[in-house]
Amino acid sequence: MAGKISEQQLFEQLDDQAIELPSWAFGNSGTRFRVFGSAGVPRNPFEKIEDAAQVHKYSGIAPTVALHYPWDKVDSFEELRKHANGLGVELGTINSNTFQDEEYKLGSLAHRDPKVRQRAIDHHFDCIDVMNQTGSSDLKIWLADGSNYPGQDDMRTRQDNLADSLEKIYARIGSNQRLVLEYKFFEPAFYHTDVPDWGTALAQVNALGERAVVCLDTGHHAPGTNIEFIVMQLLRLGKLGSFDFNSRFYADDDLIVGAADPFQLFRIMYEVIRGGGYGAKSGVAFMLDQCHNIEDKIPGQIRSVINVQAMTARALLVDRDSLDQAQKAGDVLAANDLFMDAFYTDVRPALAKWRESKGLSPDPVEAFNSSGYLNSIAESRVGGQQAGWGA
Ligand code: PSV
Ligand code: MN
Repeated sequence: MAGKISEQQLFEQLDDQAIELPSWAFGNSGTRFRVFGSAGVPRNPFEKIEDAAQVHKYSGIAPTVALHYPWDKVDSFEELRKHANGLGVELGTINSNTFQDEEYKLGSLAHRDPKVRQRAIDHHFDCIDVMNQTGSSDLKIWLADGSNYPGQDDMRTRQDNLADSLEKIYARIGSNQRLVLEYKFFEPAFYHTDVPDWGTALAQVNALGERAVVCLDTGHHAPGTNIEFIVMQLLRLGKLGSFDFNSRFYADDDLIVGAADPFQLFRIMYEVIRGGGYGAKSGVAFMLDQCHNIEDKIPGQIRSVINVQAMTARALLVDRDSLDQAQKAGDVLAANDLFMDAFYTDVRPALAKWRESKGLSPDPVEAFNSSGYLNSIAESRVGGQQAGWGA
């Protein structure tokens, strides 16, 4: 429990925040209608890391980069790791990919054909080999598995297949590594998805063991879902492993986190803090999972981490002692007022001060924009194939 905290205490708490960036946010992306390219987009994972390092350089809170495999396949992960370290960042979560091969048309780890399942399991073994070279501790699994039509496949058998496949992957991860299972209620499968919700993800990871946890992607819920309730419950059960942060208006929009509903982000961060999920030692990893289809990608990522930091700061300002008293007294309006008071606090001046105390610019987006980096990559990254969602 904590009362209203001082600026000094707020700053100390903010020092404990780290947000992981997705390598794929720096490549071209779009919709099934059009992918708009832009000058200077990375042509390989090394250049993606260079761009990610810019986000950390100006924000001070994004020290790691998640990779997607095989999109980020390189000849030497040792080299990629050195490259990252030289730029002041580290390699983080390895995201597996069983959603783009012909063989996975009807699924991967839950497929009815044992040969396809084995192929998908082997892919995860490859991911674990990569983790051992990159020093990554989390293997994140999101599956496109599911069906489009009622009766198309047997949901129960697929669930059993999935459990069996996950068990084999779990048996392979190291004692300092985790298996993180991400759920999504639909898409690309439109009728049923094999890991549609937190309940299914939880049941599957519970069957595996302690080092299997759940990833909550904020874009993967039906409209109106009380996401902070799920955060509370997974933390309560010790099974919240990580976040994929982004914003949605309609479906899995992958927009800038905090852009669509900053209040929801505040409520989520409040439950994170309340439930012991905040800080380096908590075991909860905070990642972005976003695409920047029409805006500049690097400032888009800087804006994103700042949005998370801002709603974290507001959530840290909730006077929890007074809130607890109001709740116990059944004072509905006072409790709600205390909560909203923190949400309505403008933390921008405090965050600017926090940045200055770290030798950073008070306005990271402006500092980045005036650094000339975008022009320099537009001029130097000529030729080759720009990275896109999928490579
Ligand atoms: C699926 O929609 C997802 O959220 C998973 O995390 C994938 O790995 C990622 O998007 C790809 O962008
Ligand atoms: Mn995700």
